[in-house]
Amino acid sequence: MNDVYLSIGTNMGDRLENLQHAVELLKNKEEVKVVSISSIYETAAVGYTDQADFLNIAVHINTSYSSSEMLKVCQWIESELGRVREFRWGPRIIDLDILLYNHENIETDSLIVPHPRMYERAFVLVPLIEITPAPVGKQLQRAHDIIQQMDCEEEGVTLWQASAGLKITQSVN
Ligand code: A4P
Ligand code: MG
Repeated sequence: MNDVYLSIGTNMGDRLENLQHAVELLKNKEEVKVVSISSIYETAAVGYTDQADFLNIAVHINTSYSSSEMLKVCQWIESELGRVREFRWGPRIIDLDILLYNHENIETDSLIVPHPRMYERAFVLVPLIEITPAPVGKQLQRAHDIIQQMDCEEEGVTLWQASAGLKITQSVN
């Protein structure tokens, strides 16, 4: 089993429903076991800032998927939710990024892990460290060290709904 952390973000439509739908699609995959889901954070847009606030979460999963298969599943969920790519860093119904895949460093044309911008982003790190209270390995330790130095309020990250808010029942197929 591979140990994987995902970041999920949304800033269009019914944001809570988008998160719930994405997590439900993940849970419905036999190859994926959802280990934990962070609280939901409301976050000011980073990159292209003239857009609505996001809701962001981090999700810890165990999966038998390879990293490239996992990327395809993330992209499949994005298209199931009707994501249309207009421009980079623009508004989106849903975005699923692979933050960490085991302790691997991956660099292919379509996948870079650890996610290349994760250590600069409070909207990624705050939910991630919430679900990794005792960091295992250098990559998570780095995330914990960086967040100590960040002023999360100044970075525009606030708790929106505590973790129990995103308990999603497994659908029976
Ligand atoms: N790709 C490479 N590595 C990865 C990875 N580790 N996980 C490739 C997922 N995808 C990865 O992504 C572009 C390409 O990245 C994919 O084809 C994939 O092969 P995309 O999702 O199509 O486009 P994007 O998300 O607009 O681009 P990018 O560069 O992934 O954006 P970011 O860096 O993820 O930023 N502000 C707040 N507050 N909250 C957010 O969630 N998100 C972004 C997106 C910007 N600002 C935000 C948020
Ligand atoms: Mg993305």
